[in-house]
Amino acid sequence: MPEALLALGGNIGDARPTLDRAVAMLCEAGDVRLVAASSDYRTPPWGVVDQPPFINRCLVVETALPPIALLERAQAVELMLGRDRSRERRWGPRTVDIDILAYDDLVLDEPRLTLPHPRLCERAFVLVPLAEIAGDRVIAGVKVRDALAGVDRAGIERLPPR
Ligand code: A4P
Ligand code: MG
Repeated sequence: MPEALLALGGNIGDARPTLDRAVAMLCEAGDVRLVAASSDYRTPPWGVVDQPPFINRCLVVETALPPIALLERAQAVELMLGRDRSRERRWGPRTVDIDILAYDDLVLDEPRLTLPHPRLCERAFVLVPLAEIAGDRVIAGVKVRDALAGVDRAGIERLPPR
């Protein structure tokens, strides 16, 4: 079955339980199976810095869904958890954001779905949790662990399990 890497993040409301619910909802129908989940990390806001810190978590999943259907599932979950894109600004606060980082080794270059995720290697808030569960995974020719060595992880804090 294809394997996908997902990045979850949120900074509105109580983000950790929201991410728990997002994982449950992603997997509910049985066509997405959780293989591994990272710890939760508290991360300084990236892009728009004038907003609260985020909670970030990464997942490895196996899925019977094709890539676009997985994106639609992720967006449906965001919507059900109260995300309202029409009121957001890019890189601004949100209850939950679910990005597909990679889907096997598929390369897609469309605005609706770009794979691997184009900003993956710049983002410590993604690479730190991802390295915990997929450090040896090679994405676009770069090992996750090596990509992590190239970013500034200042201010990122691993949270203990609740
Ligand atoms: N899209 C294209 N490729 C993908 C993909 N691989 N995965 C399209 C998911 N979506 C993809 O996304 C905009 C469009 O990207 C979607 O319609 C989808 O079809 P969006 O979620 O509506 O908008 P966005 O999230 O504001 O834009 P973007 O560029 O995805 O923002 P990011 O990159 O997700 O940034 N700081 C910290 N510390 N932690 C965070 O989690 N997140 C953001 C949001 C900013 N700063 C952050 C964090
Ligand atoms: Mg997004």
